[in-house]
Amino acid sequence: MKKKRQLYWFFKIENSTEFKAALHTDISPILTSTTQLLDVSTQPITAVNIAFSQRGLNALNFTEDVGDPSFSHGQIGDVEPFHDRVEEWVPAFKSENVHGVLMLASDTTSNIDAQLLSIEAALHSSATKVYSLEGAARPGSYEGHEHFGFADGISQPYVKGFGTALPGQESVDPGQFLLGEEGDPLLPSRPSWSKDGSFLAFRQLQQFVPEFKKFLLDNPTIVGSMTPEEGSVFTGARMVGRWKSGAPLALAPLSDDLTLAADPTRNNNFNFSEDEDFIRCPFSAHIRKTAPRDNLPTAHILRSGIPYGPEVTDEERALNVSATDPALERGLAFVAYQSFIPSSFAFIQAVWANNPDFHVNGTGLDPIVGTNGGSPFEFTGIDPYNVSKPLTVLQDFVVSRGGEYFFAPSISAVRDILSV
Ligand code: N7H
Repeated sequence: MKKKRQLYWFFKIENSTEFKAALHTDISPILTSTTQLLDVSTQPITAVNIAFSQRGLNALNFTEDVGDPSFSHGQIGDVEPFHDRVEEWVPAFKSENVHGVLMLASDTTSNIDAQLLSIEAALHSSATKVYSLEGAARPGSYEGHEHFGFADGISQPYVKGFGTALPGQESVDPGQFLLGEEGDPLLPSRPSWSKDGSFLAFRQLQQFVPEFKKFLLDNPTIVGSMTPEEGSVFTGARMVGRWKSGAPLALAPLSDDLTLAADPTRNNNFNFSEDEDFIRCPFSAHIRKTAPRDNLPTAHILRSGIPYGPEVTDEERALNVSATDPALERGLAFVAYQSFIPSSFAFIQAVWANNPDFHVNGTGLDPIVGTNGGSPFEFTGIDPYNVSKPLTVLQDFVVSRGGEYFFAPSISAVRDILSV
C-alpha cells in the first residue's frame, strides 16, 4: 500500500459475536486485494487491510496453531535477543489488549479519517482502539526518504509469479511470504484457513535524528580531497551501504551517483562477491548486515514501513538533541511480511544486526538498527583504508518502542471463515 499517509489503528475485540458480524458484512468487502494494488488504475482511494495478533485470533475462537512460535508468543515474548529496553515500549504493546490492527492508507489524512469513521460506525462498540500511529511520507523532496535522510524501499525480493524481476532482485518463492504456497517451510502443517495469509512484524522504531547527524559531523571519513562535510556524508553512506540518494556503495564507492540512484534497473543490481575485504561496502553497513546477498543465504522479508512523526525542529537542530516532547517523536513504523518470523525478521534483528561477529569476527553491530540494550557498542569498516578501526555508538540512533506480531489473513479467510 504505497501511499503518502498510513494509519495503524490497534484494537481490542470487546464482543466477538458483534465484531465477527461487522468483519463479515462491513470490513471484508472493503479489504484491498493485491491484484487491486498492482495496477494504479484499480487502486482504491483508501486502501484497507486487517491483521490479528494471536490474542485476537483466540478472541475469535481460532486457537489452532498457525505454525509460528514467534507469532504465538507475541512480540514481547520474543524480544530478549533484540535487546529492547521494554521500559521504552509504548504501554499498549506491553498490555494484553492488542488483538489486531487495521491499516488504512491514502494520499490524504481526510480520506483516512472518513474511512475510519465508517469502520468505527460498523464496529460500534464490538472493538475499541487501544493505540494508533500515523505514518506519513516526508515532505517535498524528502518523500521516499526516511528520517535520517536515506532513500528507503529500494531493495525488495522479487516474489515469483508477481510481475517481473528487476536486475539484481533476488527471486524468491511465494511461500516465503504467503502461507501454504510453494516454498512455505511449514506447508503440510498449516491450518487450511491460513492459506495465502502472511505474518506481519510491526515495530515502532524511534529515530534520534539530531544525534545521528552530530555523530556524522564528529566522525567524518575523509578520503582524498574530501572536505570534512563530504567526509561526514561518506561516514553516513558507509553506515548504511547506500548514499542518501539510494545509490549503492557497491557500485558508487567514493561519491554519490544520482543517475544510478534513480535507475531501478541498476540501483539494486549488485552483490558483494568482489568485495570480500569490504573496501567498497563495510560488513557492518546496514544493508550488508541485513542482506548479505551472495555472501550467504539471505533471510527474506518484504518491507512495507513508513516514517512517522514531524520533521526535526530548528531548536533540536541547534542543540543537536532530540526533544523529549512526545509530540515530536519521529521514526519508522517498520513493517515486515514473511511466512516464518523466527527465520526472517527475528533472525535478521537478533542473529545478524545484533551480532558483533556477523558475518566476520570483529564486524561490530549494525550501526543503524543494532543495539546493545542502550549500552555503547562498536562497529568497524567505516574507514576504507583502515577497516579494523572501530567507531563507537554511545547512544542508539534507533530505539524500539515495541510492537506486535500479526497474522494478515487472505480476504476469503476473513470473509468466509474468521468472521462466521
Ligand atoms: Fe533497513 N536506513 O534508513 O538506514 N534500510 N532500516 N531495516 N533494511 C534499508 O534498500 C533503516 C530495519 C533491512 O536488500 C535501506 O530499501 C532505518 C530493520 C533490509 O540490500 C535503508 C531503520 C530491519 C534492507 C534502511 C531500518 C531492516 C534494508 C536501504 C529503522 C530488519 C534491504 C534502502 C529506523 C530487522 C537490504 C533499501 C538489501 C534497507 C534504513 C530498520 C532490514 C536506507 C532507518 C528493523 C533487509
